[in-house]
Amino acid sequence: INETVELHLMGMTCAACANRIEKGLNRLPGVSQATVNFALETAHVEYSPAEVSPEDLIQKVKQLGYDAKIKE
Ligand code: 9UX
Repeated sequence: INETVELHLMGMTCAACANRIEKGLNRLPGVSQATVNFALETAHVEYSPAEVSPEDLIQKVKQLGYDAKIKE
């Protein structure tokens, strides 16, 4: 069963940043669909909680040089 999470992304400067993050998240095992909205600074991610956690998603974003937190 998949879950979804919204992340607030920080540090994106141009639209290509959004594509980098989207591709990076989509490559993570357990992520079935990641969509980044540059203008809204958000990522919408569908994932399998047995394979990957929201913290893992945030770590990936940080690895790519940006920052993220879970949107409340
Ligand atoms: Mo645009 Mo973002 O030239 O890492 S891709 S600033």
